[in-house]
Amino acid sequence: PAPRTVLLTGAAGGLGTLMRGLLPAYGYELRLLDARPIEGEPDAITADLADRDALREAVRGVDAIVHLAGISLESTFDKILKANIEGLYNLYEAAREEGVRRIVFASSNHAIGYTPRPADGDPRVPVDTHRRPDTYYGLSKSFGEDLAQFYWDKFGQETVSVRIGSCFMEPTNVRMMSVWLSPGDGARLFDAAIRAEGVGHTVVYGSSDNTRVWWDLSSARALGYEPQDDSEQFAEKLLAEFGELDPENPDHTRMGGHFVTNPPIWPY
Ligand code: NAI
Ligand code: 15L
Repeated sequence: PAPRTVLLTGAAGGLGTLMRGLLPAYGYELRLLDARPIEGEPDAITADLADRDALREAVRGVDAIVHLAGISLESTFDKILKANIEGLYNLYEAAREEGVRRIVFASSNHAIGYTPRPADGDPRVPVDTHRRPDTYYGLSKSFGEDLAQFYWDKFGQETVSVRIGSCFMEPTNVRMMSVWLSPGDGARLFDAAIRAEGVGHTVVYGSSDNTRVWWDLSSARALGYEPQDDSEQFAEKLLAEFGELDPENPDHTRMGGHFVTNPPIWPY
């Protein structure tokens, strides 16, 4: 039977809020979880990824998990260890114990952030490129992809690791035109990642069909993802404001952009 009930972790966050709005149209019944309470969602589970009992209860009976919870920016190694590394392990253990077969893991482009930005005409970066995290945050996502592979090889636990670019309403700088994932395409991609059969552990890039895309989207398309959006609609405005990417500027020469040089810090 097609998956119906989905646990959405990190449901209070930016992406979680967008997906809470969009995924029900694909026929899913969402169970929500976050460390923070969610306004207007009295049934949401308020639990930290450190709470193994709460996770076990939260995953019980769902068909799939879309795992967005965690620290989404740079922080200290100790905080990242707790939320993104131990927290991820706790979630996978809960899923394994409760027999939830499919996890969609919100990895990040920052797992490969030190990779040089492809120049015009260079081939698109494949998913099997050597990982080069640009932050402790990116390092935790790199670990997450390894953990997902291990749980597939060892326990047959399936994951689609989505190396998300920038999923926001609009791109706000020139780099984001290459890595933008429109919210609508984000929902299409998560839906494909939940539904596709026989994924084992599959790594995909999460971006729209951007004219300036840096990444090879073929593994995402193989899941059935058909992106509909292109950031080029914002090019005129953004280029007038910022100009083209500067090959001398270290913020522009690596795919991770300013995470390489001056990452935004998680505020809590
Ligand atoms: P966000 O910071 O807005 O949301 C993350 C949510 O996780 C927050 O609501 C927070 O309360 C919750 N959380 C943090 N630690 C937790 C813990 N220990 N236990 C339970 N909940 C916890 O981040 P955003 O932008 O919504 O991103 C969601 C996920 O997608 C993150 O894993 C992020 O790394 C990943 N991602 C997002 C991108 C984007 O463009 N928004 C790009 C690449 C990756
Ligand atoms: C990420 O991994 C962050 O979670 C998100 O807030 C954005 O900064 C995104 O990468 C990006 O690269 O733009």
